[in-house]
Amino acid sequence: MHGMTLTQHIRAAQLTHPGAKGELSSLLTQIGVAGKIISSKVNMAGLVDVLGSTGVVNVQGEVVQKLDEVAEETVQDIVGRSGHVCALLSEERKSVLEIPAPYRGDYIVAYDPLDGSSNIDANVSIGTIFGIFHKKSLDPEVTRADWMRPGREMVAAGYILYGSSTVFVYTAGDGVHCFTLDPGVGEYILSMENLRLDGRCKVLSVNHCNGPYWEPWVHDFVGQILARNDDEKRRVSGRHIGSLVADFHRNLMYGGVYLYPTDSRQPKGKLRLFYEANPLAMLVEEAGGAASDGRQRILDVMPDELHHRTALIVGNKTEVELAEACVAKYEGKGPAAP
Ligand code: AHM
Ligand code: MG
Repeated sequence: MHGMTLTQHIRAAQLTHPGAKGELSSLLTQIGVAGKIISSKVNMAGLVDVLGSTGVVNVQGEVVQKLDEVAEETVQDIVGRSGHVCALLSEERKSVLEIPAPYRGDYIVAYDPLDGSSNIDANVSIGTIFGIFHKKSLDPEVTRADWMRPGREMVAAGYILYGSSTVFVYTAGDGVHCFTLDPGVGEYILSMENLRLDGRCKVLSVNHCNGPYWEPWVHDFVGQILARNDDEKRRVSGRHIGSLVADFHRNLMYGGVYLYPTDSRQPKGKLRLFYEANPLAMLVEEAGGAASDGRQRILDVMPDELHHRTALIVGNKTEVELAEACVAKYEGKGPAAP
């Protein structure tokens, strides 16, 4: 028998929610379509003129790669015209993009169209990350209150990873499910259902070269993880791609913790709450893990701007809690870290 398709899976989940109109299901499917288009462009990157930079610097102060632009346009075209969204929040756009009639729907999608774009030219895994809110106000316009909300109010989140194969991973609050794109038929087929992250932490992912800029708690935390390795056994290994979405996916598969703390160069953190931290936080919690900024749960962080940046520690619960204990120790607030 052939495996279950993404559309079938989403539809089956929808049937467990009496009263659901199928809008969210259809939106998730359209995000999958955008992912297929981006995937095919990524695969062709060396053959057509999409490698390299556009020469433009975006709202984040980062150089826009040509594929960043392709991915942004694809999400706008496919998801923006799906008929299910009233606003798009993108890492690549300065402001909220309101969707006009007749395409307007009830959802708001926040996304990083192509995470890890500094890796594009080296053929390293990159991905699209998304989080979905239901419009809050009854106001016909999209108001600030509709999107300036903590991540715990998201109804679904996920990513499409363009790696050795293309995978679509999502949660709509009923577990985390992974689908692999079969390029021969152009369908995502279920490869793993109800992913769990409650085993042992085997991987530490951090950019060690930021060490000189770290706060003391980070050295303490990393030191405690490294101290698990002794003459007898290497229990933890270091893996850091520099594509958050790929680092996250690997850690979800094997068990691990990823961190990008605030540091003296980036006192507010590097990663963005809406497009990176929140969606991965929803996924990891659904899988039994945790995500924190060191002081609070990522999903409880109240944003103060569209491009709100945050520290992120995400992965196995025990390790995220250890990081929080290290932060508290150096702030003199809580008990000493074990
Ligand atoms: P991007 O969205 O522009 O790609 O930036 C986010 C990326 C993450 O994917 C990655 O983990 C991090 O930035 C790497 O940053 P650094 O090169 O400072 O280690
Ligand atoms: Mg990113």
